[in-house]
Amino acid sequence: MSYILPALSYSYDSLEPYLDQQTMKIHHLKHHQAYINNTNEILKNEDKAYMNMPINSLISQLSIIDVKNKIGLQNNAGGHANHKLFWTILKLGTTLSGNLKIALENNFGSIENFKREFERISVNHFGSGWIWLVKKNKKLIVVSTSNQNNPLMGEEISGTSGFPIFGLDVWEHAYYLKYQNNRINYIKSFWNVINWDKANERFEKK
Ligand code: MN3
Repeated sequence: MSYILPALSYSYDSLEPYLDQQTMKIHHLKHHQAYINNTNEILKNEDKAYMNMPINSLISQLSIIDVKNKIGLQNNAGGHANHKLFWTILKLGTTLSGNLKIALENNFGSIENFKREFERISVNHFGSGWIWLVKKNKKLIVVSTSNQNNPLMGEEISGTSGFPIFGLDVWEHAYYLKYQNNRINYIKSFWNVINWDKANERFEKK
């Protein structure tokens, strides 16, 4: 069994005007698909067991498994895992509530402080990568990772660890068509399309 592109539960234009249709379409059909194709290709030369693993299990074990092309898997299996999560945490018009809201207020002082911290780390992240809200030792922290690294890969590989509640893709392919060099405008627009219901669900299950 090889990995396949998960269908979106919404149309490419449903996050307009914050995430434009053209970007969403290319991002899903071309970029995400490429990470999947590359992962499948790499795994043809590895132990068959890895191809049947849920993608999050694969990336969680990356630092300890014996594979020939670890960097290739880090980049591409990471790319698949990150985008698979990303699509599910996007939705227009949800409201932050429940235990996640309380936990964010407790950890950051206020929701405004949390957003400011998330934006600060996003803008200061150099080059391609992801910005994450992570649950770690019952606390919430904001971290960034380079390239397609994911906190599930652990400290040794990603420089961080913990359970990602949600992540924001800050590769230029995620925003350049609409926002060009204005990464901050893209990041601020993210607050309009984050699926807080899904985020709260992920927070509560971990
Ligand atoms: Mn991307």
